[in-house]
Amino acid sequence: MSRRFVAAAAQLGPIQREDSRASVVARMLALVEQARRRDVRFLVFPELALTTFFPRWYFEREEELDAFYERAIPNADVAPLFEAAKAAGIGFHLGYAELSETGAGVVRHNTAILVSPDGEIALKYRKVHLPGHREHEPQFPFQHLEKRYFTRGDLGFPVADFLGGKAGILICNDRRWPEAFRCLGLQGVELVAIGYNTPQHYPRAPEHDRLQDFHNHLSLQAGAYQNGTYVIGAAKAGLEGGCELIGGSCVVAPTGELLAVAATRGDELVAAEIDLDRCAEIKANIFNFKLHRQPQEYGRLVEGTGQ
Ligand code: ING
Repeated sequence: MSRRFVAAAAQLGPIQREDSRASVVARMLALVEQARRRDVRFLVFPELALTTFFPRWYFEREEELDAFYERAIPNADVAPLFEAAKAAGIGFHLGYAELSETGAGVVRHNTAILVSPDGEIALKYRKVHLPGHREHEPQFPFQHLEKRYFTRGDLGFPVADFLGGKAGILICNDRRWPEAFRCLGLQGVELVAIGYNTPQHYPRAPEHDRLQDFHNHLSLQAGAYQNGTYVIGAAKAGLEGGCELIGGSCVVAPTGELLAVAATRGDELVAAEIDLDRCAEIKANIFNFKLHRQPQEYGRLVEGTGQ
């Protein structure tokens, strides 16, 4: 069976704090329709795709914070998206803020799922690398309170059978950590979906603002090449809540080549034909793990966090 199909990032432009989920889903439906017309089989929406990137603000009251989370997925707000994708035979990735009521109380995760063309959830992942800080830092122009608003993911780095291949998920900051990509690579991953919300301005190192777009593609391309996998990166982009977010959504080949890149920082479909069989060019040769990896020499990688 051919494993060639069109895959795409569904980049979203800014979502403002007052934008309803219904207004966002309407924009997502327009991208699903564009994808359908271009025979897309797999569509990647960004991290936390249903709301503004709320970790940029400090919330005192939990009720205010909890308004940004989903208590169940699918739900009434996203049902039109699930229905339209299923009707179009499109599998998709969706990032959202997940709130779970457990015996031990409320747990909040930065979560993403893969939904197969028949509408079933094929994979769920909870973000492991939570960047930013835990306490309010009012001296900065905006916050990055993921360490405060989310618990570290507890599902590991899973890979599932999906669209005839093996698929995995990373979320935003995860993409900067080669260990995360390698955990997927060691499971034979051929397709990694990565949503991200990345500010252009990094208050602790403003001299790197000019490098945010470069570091984004550097991370995605390295992860693809070093693990012989396709990578689809989907940005939430543009001026959102007074904070400029990078775009650069893209489809990356297992060779590390950029097959398609976003041209705007708005809602944009970034599509390319992929062929999962091409992963073998890398996996059977330069990154043939069985032949070349030396795990007995890598103990330091899991001895501690490092300085
Ligand atoms: N965002 C950012 C990311 O890793 C960040 C955090 C911002 C890192 C700016 C470096 C510079 O792309 C999320 N949501 O992880």
